[in-house]
Amino acid sequence: MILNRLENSRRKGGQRSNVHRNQTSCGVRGQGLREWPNSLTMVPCCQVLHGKNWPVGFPQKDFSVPRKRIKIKQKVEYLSILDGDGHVDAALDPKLDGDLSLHIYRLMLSARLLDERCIKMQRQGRIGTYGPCRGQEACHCAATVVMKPEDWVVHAFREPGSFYHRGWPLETVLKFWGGYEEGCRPPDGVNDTPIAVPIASQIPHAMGIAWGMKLRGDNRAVLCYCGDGGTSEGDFHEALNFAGVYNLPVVFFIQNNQWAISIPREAQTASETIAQKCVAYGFDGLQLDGNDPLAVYVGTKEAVDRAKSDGGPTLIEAVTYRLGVHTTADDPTKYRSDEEVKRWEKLDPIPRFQKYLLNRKLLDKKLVDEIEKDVLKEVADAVDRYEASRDVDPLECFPHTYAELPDELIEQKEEFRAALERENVGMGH
Ligand SMILES: Cc1ncc(C[n+]2csc(CCOP(=O)(O)OP(=O)(O)O)c2C)c(N)n1
Ligand SMILES: [Mg+2]
Repeated sequence: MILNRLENSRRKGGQRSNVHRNQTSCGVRGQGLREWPNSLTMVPCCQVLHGKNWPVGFPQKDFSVPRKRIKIKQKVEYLSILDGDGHVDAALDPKLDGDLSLHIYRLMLSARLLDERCIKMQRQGRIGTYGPCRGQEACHCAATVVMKPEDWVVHAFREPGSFYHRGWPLETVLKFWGGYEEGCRPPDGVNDTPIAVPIASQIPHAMGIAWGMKLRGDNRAVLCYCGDGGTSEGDFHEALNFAGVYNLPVVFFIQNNQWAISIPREAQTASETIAQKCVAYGFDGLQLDGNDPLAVYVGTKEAVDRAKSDGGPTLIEAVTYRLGVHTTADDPTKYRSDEEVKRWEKLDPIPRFQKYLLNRKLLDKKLVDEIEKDVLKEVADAVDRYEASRDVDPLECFPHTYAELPDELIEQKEEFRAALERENVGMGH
């Protein structure tokens, strides 16, 4: 339309002689062409649309408008307490009591040993695809322990130690990866959501739970896990936006393990840190060493305490590394170098924390061996219980999502039942 008018004005004798250099022209409904200086591109529409002669009150003299750096009130900090060799910054050391320190150590070891066992079981066809957490144990183990039973933990899919701490039997976690519906069911009274493989789908749920808590006036908080790749999903941004606007008691905990399958962190976002994305949503962020259980604990505790005192959400970016495969269906040698993996192996959270606990004399060599033996037995017992309970009715895959089955699922169920009968497969086979 603007171009047409320009064209018409040219045809009418039409040089744009009255349009000076460095000026632009603009057509406005019913008013033909107007000219205004480049410096004023935003004109109150009401003036032109109401047919007043623009520019009304347009200053004749030069004037200046502010151009300044906007001060952002949100904070984005970095936190690390243990160095790569397990030495502690004494000023930052939270000096957790012995029981809690050993509990975190034991959880990390449980996650690691369960992981190792699951990979073997997948290779033997005893469970389905498995997503290991090797290298990332400090993130979820040291964060989840901050949460009280009345709080909620909203999971992604690389947090086996978190389930363990919250009271899920280990065989339930195995059932998830074995493809059994019961693997999605939290034990009664446990305020957790199950493993969520659809990336970032759990984040709006976490925000919604926190919103409910706020409306009820509960003094509770939500901890929500997500990966670096998940931060590119719309769900992430929508949930953070709501959480900021309603000042909700939720901590978004991003496990930045440097990869989203084969997409490296640099290709995921142009932001220098993931933590700084909090600024857009109006709350604070913290980047921390995700291979340092002390930093994870302290950062999460501060965020949860703030959430519970109406201080609103926090975005935590835990910088870590997935030492293993993305899942058992992946071959990471196709997209990353051995050198990179070796560099991160030196920052493995378990030996680092072990060294710290040995220095604090909370651990000794004998206890290290005892804990390992104990955990191995727990994992083996869980595997036995899982395998003993595998004879379930295949039709059990139907009743878990809807309170009442919709017609098309009833149809599918009957079709499946008929197929099982034809094949002579059923309960206990
Ligand atoms: C909505 C959705 N899109 C794609 C996938 C396939 N997928 C599974 S894991 C994954 C990468 C996730 O990366 P990240 O969030 O960094 O978590 P990580 O696997 O590194 O723990 C993708 C794309 C999925 N599960 N869900
Ligand atoms: Mg990732």
